[in-house]
Amino acid sequence: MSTRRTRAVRLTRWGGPPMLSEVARPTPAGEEVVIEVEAAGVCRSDLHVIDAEPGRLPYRMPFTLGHEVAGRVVECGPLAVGPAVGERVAVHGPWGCGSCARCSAGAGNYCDRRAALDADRAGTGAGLGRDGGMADVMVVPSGRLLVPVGDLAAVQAAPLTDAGLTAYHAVNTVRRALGDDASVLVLGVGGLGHLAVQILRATTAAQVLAVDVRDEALSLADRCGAHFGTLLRPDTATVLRGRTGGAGMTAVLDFVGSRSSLALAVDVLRAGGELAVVGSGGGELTVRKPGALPAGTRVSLPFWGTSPELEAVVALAREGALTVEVERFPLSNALEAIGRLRSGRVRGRAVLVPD
Ligand code: FEH
Ligand code: ZN
Ligand code: ZN
Repeated sequence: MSTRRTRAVRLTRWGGPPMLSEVARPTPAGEEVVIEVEAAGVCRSDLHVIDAEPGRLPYRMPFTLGHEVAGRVVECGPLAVGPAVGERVAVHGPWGCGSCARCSAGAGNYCDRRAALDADRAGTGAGLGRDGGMADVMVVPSGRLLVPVGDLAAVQAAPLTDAGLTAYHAVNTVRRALGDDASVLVLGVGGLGHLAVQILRATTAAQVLAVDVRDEALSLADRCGAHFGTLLRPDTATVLRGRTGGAGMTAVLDFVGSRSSLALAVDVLRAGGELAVVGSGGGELTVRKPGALPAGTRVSLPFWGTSPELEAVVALAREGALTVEVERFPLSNALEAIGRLRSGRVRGRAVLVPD
């Protein structure tokens, strides 16, 4: 095992700043697996954790941030299963109880015991109350949470574990509606939306339309294969309906979740359509009959994704169907990366790499 320093970006108190600190090198016990981190993405949810008021999140202090991680297995506990030492892996970040029906199926994102785990402040997963991967090394509770990535670059693999997986799960949530005549609107073409465009193009025959408030996001949508993109304006609903012969959108993936994005979604949905609200932009939706939502609308709130879906996302990336726009930062500049994300000055996904 390398003698590389063991640094970690730690939260030590609510409302306090994250700190890059020296930490003891972990030793795996039981089923645990230690990985040397090769890349760790920085997510808007990290900002929500950093900014949380005391008591708002069921996490114990201190812990290491980072829930979007890829690396190499360097040590396994005596009961470890899964990838062996030396294998490069992506970490499935939503850690549940590990034994309920959902966790046993790889769906720790929907663990049946989440409420009990929160009551014990056991943490939601890597970097979410449990030590995560904004670090040189990281302990994963079980090899079942690791997905082999082969020769896929770590700076591509890490963002797939959260941004890519969340986008893929959102598409899967509405997939049943996506027949050959389908039109899907991707609302918000940022770290998740640009991957959703690629996933839709790679795995469906749907017409993919994109809306954002930034010209550069529409250019990114175009590069990712969107059939049409337009800025959010007062007439956007009319423009979008015009692209569907008036029928409207079979599905809307809202990666913003704001008042204006949800309002647009309601205005463009086809009867019997699907609305997946992924972004947590503070918007609200009234579900009432009769009401603004068209008859037959199904609304979902997809969260992160499952381990089998992570395997599928990694496979798409390895066959060249999925590429993440990445901006690299050395681990020693983690706080700068967090600051740049906070001020909206990151192109694509910010990813920390060891230095
Ligand atoms: C993680 C933890 C809590 C809320 C949201 C998230 C997402 O970043 C996971 O995709
Ligand atoms: Zn995240
Ligand atoms: Zn569980």
